[in-house]
Amino acid sequence: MALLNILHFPDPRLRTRAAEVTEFDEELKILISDMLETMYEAPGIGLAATQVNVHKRLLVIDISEEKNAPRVLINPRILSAQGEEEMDEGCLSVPGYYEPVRRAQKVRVRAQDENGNFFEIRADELEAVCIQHEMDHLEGKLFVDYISSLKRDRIRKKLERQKKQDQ
Ligand code: K1U
Ligand code: ZN
Repeated sequence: MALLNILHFPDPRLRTRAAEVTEFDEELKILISDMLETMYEAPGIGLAATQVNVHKRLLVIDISEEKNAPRVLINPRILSAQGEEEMDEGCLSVPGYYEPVRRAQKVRVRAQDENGNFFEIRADELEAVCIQHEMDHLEGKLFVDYISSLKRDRIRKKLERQKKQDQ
């Protein structure tokens, strides 16, 4: 198992659109295991492959208190969405910032598991928000794209300054 490096906004690699997963091999299983370890260590409730500079359509989430209910979604597709709700969102790629984002309240998603088998889930509230947030990453989209350009620019400048100080 290995901890992976998480890219930070405004790294342009976060804007890459991920490609479909076609090989369900040992390499993919190692990546999933490393992503789960990285998410738990961060700590976070989700992680998309894009955030660790792997441009494949793969995400992991675990919204449980006990951190014992991981879900792995490969090539996820939203089949239907219902309602709307606004929730404060954070992002491991935008550390230290939380902003309200409006998203669908319930989603039905079809995805593949680590062996390539298709399955469907229904998610609501935080799980639904987290899945939509991680699926945005696979499109190269970040939650800061939903806020004003003024706020986004402020966050960008602060994170750029912080990166320079850390170097
Ligand atoms: O995509 C990511 O960077 C993960 C992100 C997911 C997310 C959080 C909140 C709303 C939507 C999506 C995070 O996990 S940020 C960290 C966080 O929210 C958290 C960390 C520890 C305990 C509980 C929450
Ligand atoms: Zn994120």
